[in-house]
Amino acid sequence: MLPANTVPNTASMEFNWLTFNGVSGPSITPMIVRLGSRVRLRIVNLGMDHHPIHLHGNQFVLTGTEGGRAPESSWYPMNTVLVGVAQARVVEFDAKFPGSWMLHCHLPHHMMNNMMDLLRDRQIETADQTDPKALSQMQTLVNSLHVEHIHHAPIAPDANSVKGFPQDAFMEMGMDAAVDKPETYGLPPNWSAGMMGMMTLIRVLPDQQYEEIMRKKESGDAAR
Ligand SMILES: [Cu+2]
Repeated sequence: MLPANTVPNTASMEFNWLTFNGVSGPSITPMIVRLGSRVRLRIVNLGMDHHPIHLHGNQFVLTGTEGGRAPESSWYPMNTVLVGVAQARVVEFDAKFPGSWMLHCHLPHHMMNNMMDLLRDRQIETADQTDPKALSQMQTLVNSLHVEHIHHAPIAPDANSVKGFPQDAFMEMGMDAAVDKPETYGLPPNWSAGMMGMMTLIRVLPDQQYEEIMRKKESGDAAR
């Protein structure tokens, strides 16, 4: 947190990087799901922090814990499941909605480094280079962090010409090529700039796209 602030800047670059399966986004391999299938996620917390794991675009039910399968009578819809230290949580959902949906920890502190600003409509889309929307989001962020500035502090029109701007707000650097794999095939250019930290994607794909990625996995083809 910045000095004299009580709210973490969830878009800032932060020292700690939290992981799924030992790696941070965008290196975490997206999960590929065929549209219409039933999905089961087993999330095990072997770390030292609790993590409320949140899935976009879908509701799931909690079907099990580290103690085993839960009776169906106990299932109820949710989209965030708290996975405490040493706990396991099994959730299931019907993949009815096509899209590349984010799966991430929802603790503000743990959302650091994930560059949420760049996401639109809760799906990964093209993360433009410092576009007007991103600038206005940064302005909102600045306003929220400096409560004495209740007016809308303007950002100079040439701010983007300042070397390193806007550090501590969002990152413009995608790493698509570095994390290229069959499971990332078809994501929009620079998708990786919006996928940092403890987050990944569940990609619910229609038959043709699903099978294309499966073919690439089997053949060992380059993703692009
Ligand atoms: Cu967390």
